[in-house]
Amino acid sequence: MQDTSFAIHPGTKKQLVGENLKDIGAVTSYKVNEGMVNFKTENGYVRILFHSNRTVRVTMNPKHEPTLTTSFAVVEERLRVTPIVSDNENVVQIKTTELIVNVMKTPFRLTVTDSSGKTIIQEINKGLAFNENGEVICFKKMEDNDHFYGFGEKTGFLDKRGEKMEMWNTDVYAPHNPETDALYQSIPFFITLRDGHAHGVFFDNTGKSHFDLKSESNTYSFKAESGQMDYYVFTGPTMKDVLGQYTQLTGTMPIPPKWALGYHQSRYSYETDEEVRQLVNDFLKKEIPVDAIYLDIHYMDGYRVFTFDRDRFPDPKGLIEDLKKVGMKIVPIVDPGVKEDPEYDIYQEGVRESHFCKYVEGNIYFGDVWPGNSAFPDFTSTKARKWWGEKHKYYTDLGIEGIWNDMNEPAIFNDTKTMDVKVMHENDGDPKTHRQLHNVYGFLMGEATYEGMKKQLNGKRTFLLTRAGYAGVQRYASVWTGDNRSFWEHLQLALPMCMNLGMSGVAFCGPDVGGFAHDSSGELLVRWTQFGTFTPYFRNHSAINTVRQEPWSFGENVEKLTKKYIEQRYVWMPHLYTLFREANQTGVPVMRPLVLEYPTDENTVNLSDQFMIGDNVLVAPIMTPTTSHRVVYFPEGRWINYWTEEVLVGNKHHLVEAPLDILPIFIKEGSIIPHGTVKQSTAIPETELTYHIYLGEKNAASYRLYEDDGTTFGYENGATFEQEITCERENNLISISLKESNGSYDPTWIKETFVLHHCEDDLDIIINGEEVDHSQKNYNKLKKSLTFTIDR
Ligand code: MIG
Repeated sequence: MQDTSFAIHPGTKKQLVGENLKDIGAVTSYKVNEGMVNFKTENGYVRILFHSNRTVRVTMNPKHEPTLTTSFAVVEERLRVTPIVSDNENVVQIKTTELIVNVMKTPFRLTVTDSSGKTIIQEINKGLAFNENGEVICFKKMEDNDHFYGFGEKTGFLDKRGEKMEMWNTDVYAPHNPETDALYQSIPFFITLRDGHAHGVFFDNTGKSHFDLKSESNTYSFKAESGQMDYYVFTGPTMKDVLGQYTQLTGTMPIPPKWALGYHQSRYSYETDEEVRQLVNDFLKKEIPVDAIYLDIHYMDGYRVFTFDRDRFPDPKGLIEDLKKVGMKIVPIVDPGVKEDPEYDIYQEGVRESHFCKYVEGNIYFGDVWPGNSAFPDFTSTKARKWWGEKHKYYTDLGIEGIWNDMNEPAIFNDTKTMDVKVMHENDGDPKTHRQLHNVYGFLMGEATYEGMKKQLNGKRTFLLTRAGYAGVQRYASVWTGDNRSFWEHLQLALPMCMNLGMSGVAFCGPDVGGFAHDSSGELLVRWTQFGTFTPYFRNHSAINTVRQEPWSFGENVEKLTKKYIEQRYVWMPHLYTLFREANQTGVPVMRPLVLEYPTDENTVNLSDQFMIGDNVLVAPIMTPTTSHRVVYFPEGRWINYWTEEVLVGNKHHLVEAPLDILPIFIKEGSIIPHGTVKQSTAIPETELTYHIYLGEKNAASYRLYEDDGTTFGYENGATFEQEITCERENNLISISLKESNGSYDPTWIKETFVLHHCEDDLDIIINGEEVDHSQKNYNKLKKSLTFTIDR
């Protein structure tokens, strides 16, 4: 009766904020030990330590000294920081060069300030507390002008101020709407923006947790149902710094194989060898670029993972080989549930070698999923992860290089939607219940899969797509946002969701393009594909029993327009790849909310319907039907319409035109953007690189291009190529200089083209000191652009 008025029956249990909470109380004593300060308070224990000069960790346990157990998320070693501790009766001060922690003693209240004295976090009326059910909570002051970003995969707008959020990995088939809270991913991390400065908090708890930025106007809180209070404060001071500090702690994304950045085509399911071959032929015949085809659950023999159904796919190896010849990869789905079938080797081995999740009494936990009654690997055990990883040899032997992990929340067909929380995970000898470790199950499946594939592939990069995850998931996988629907509202929803995933360390993410459930339409597919061109992960996927959603499914015009934008993905590849490298190095995402680049511009703080690619490209998709115009906000500076070359002055809203064939894209004046060429797939080497130079009224622009072989880990050992291009203007003279770094990778293109936008036809051009001959220059009067090409 939850969808009738009964749901709001006045007799339902009341839930008061802070009910039955016990404050941690006054400090009774403290000790300094190896750079840590251990407080004993009236009602518990608090330990403060510095992970680095800029990152402080606070742990609280009501019963005993907090344990510093190994975290699943944290990979960075703690630096030896020796803070200076001083005491002035009421306050204990703990100080490093970058931050100051003041602990008021009666009662225990904590304030963190940066070295300039600016307050980062502050506890006033309430601080650390707990209750007898084992809940731990902490409260912090919320300033009037605080804005909040991150929190992983959430519905709603960009700024999470005024929201309450729950972290509990959940398979939500329907609906995804503003009141849908817990989804597949739990990333208990956020960034606070306050007056243009930023700090971050990571609450490292793998059980169910809650964030409340709503109940009180000047206080926010976060709490967990189990485990101890354990959080890190990152001091910024910019949002990019916070992302750097957080991804240093939890790891950055490896550079994906280039094929993973191409266009991907999926369907639940392409069911047979012939169907896949037909699909591939359609792409080839229609010359629509594509890099990967997905095999959903129908490829398996009775949904047994690590098998192929030999009636539907008589020769998987041959199929994969043939696809590889035309530059395409196969990505099969792998779920965690292993069919209970004593004659099935994976099940047999899992039972005999004790890899499955069990109750404390020793009996295996079984849950109902696709294959029927199934057992679930206990990924908290290193031994089980290794076993699972090695099983992927089955796929790599067939020539497979990428895996798709689904249902790994874990999703189970029962009322709770997941595993019995009483299951006792082995956790390498430190057993904990599923209630305590739920949110890390999918993450650890990702670790097992990624590491296993990486090992089998012998130096080649692998690609993993995952539905569930936890903080740090970026080390192993790309994330798609699960079962959305073919609604315009879900296209709208995807923007802030992906931007906040990016602000949570997950740079490589995207929604199902076209919508998964429900029937898509041609118009929706065009608009969604336009958006997909710029989502870090770009896959068209749709559900069983819905209308077909391949680019040609809605007639010629839709085919032409989706093709145009899939091609654009390949044109923009050199720039996107450079941005993936940046994310790999700094944790700053590829797809960015405007607020990340313009944090002091009030118009950007909750701007949820447009985004940036890197720091100088603005994208404003159309997300409503029969719409040919929209309002776009432009931050300071001058912006150039990518299609029309029209100049738009910033700090202002403009009405822009966008008929069905147009995705509004704008380039900031003073930028250089590299372009590649249209090709059938990334398997075809780039032959020509084009630098588009938008000087406008600026006198200089520069860009640093990144490239490598796109397939191996050579980039970790210097097999890289970087080219710094600068362009300067003095009256009628344009000087371009190209400088290559000394990485050992030699790129494939043999020509470099330069397009000077918005310029006169009588310019003198010097490139690396040599004058470009008049005959080499090509002037387009209509576009007012000057083009010339040199050999590389
Ligand atoms: O609940 O494998 O989110 O992408 O096609 C259905 C079938 C299970 C859910 C995934 C979806 C996938 C589907 N899976």
